[in-house]
Amino acid sequence: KIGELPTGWRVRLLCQQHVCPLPSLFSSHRGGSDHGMTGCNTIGVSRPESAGPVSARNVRRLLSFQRYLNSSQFLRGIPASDPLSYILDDDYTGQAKLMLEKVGNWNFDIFLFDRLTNGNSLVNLTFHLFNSYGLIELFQLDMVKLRRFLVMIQEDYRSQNPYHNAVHAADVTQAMYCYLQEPKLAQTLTSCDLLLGLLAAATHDLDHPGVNQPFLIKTDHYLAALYKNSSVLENHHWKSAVGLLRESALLSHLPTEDRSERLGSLILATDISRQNDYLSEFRSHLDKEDLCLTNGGHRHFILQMALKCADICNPCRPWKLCQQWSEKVTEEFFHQGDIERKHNLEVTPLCDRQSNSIANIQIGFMSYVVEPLFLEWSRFSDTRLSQTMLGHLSLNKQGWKEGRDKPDATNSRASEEQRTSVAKDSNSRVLPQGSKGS
Ligand SMILES: *[C@@H]1O[C@H](CO)[C@@H](O)[C@H](O)[C@H]1NC(C)=O
Ligand SMILES: *[C@@H]1O[C@H](CO)[C@@H](O)[C@H](O)[C@H]1NC(C)=O
Ligand SMILES: CC(=O)N[C@H]1CO[C@H](CO)[C@@H](O)[C@@H]1O
Ligand SMILES: [Zn+2]
Repeated sequence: KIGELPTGWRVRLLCQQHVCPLPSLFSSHRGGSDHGMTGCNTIGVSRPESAGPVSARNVRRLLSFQRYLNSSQFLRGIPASDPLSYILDDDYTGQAKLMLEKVGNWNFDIFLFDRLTNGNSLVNLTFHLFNSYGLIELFQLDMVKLRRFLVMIQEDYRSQNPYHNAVHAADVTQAMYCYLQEPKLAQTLTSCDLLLGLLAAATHDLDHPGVNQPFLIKTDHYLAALYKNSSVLENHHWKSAVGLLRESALLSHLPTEDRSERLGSLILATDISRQNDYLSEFRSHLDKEDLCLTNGGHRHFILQMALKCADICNPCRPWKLCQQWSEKVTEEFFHQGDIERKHNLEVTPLCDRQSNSIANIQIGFMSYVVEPLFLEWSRFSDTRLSQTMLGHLSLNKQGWKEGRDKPDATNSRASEEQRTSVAKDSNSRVLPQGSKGS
């Protein structure tokens, strides 16, 4: 009986672990690596690396070069074997390029961009931003290493997560770019700041298991033990990012300085449970008007706040985007709740599809988390973008409130909206139908 086993076991049972018997070639592990959460599609709970001779991750690493070749073929627009798909690819490529010309737009539709790039939004967008900021030349980055690094990052997001996948990372990176372009930041940030800001955005949820920290703690996941129950996920994202940076040797020719620490401190700032600490520090700076962006520490703090905003900016996007993200994040939450119910764990209220709804979750999230943060951000950066974001936030909240007690009404209104906008969109005819779920 599963219910009688200690919790750690219960969860391990949920996950069919198949560690393939492999030649000794793979048996050496990277020291201090905390990877090894692969090979489990359901909830991403797995044994520590030391528990088996070979982690699925190492196998994936081996495949990554092939992945890179595949992906760079696409990026270079080399014809695929099917001549028809080549013609279509060419068309998408043109449209993706057009979209990148407006990458600083707050209306940027990352879902569309991801379809047009055949699921490579994170690689493509981040590469474009590095390039357009001149970071490649400035830091003398090897383009092959850079592409390879970005492909590894994209692949280490789990595409089976409805929300915490590479498209979310691409979306956060795009939002981060919008904030980096705000006058106060654009005028003061150094190239190092830009590099770290974009890197942190692209990697901030790396290898996210699709469940939250309390779940990892109550199921005795080894990551919870490794990081002593504190910012468990964020520490894992950071360490994973540092691992990939090392593996790709992208920055190995640059002085080390405090790069890893700064990257970590940016990623750790996305821990929502610590939001109040960051928010009160921000508020106190704004009250005292003592932020001085020639000061490196202050610039770093602003980057932290910018990344925090970028991470939770979904409700500040136009309704159509906001709504799609809400559906995805709710699906991920409810999936966790289903696992909890199935295995007699306490069901997290946020994740309980029997007692919670997408509208309720969104209204709460907007009121208690998003609004307070963006109000302070708009005090700091009182620009048109900030006004636009607050405008959408308020409209979207209203939207959820109106549909809250009538889920059917919300759904039909939404699909009606989607249908008309698709019909109006002349590009929609050539969208790759049924391509990777965005
Ligand atoms: C590379 O592409 C080929 C053909 O599309 C596919 O069969 C193969 O599985 C891909 N390899 C990887 C590692 O993605
Ligand atoms: C983490 O939390 C669990 C459950 O509350 C507890 O049993 C465990 O001792 C904690 N671990 C650490 C390192 O604090
Ligand atoms: C920088 C980069 O890789 N850009 C590519 C993004 O995708 C478009 C369309 O697929 C290509 O044309 C670009 O070269
Ligand atoms: Zn995130």
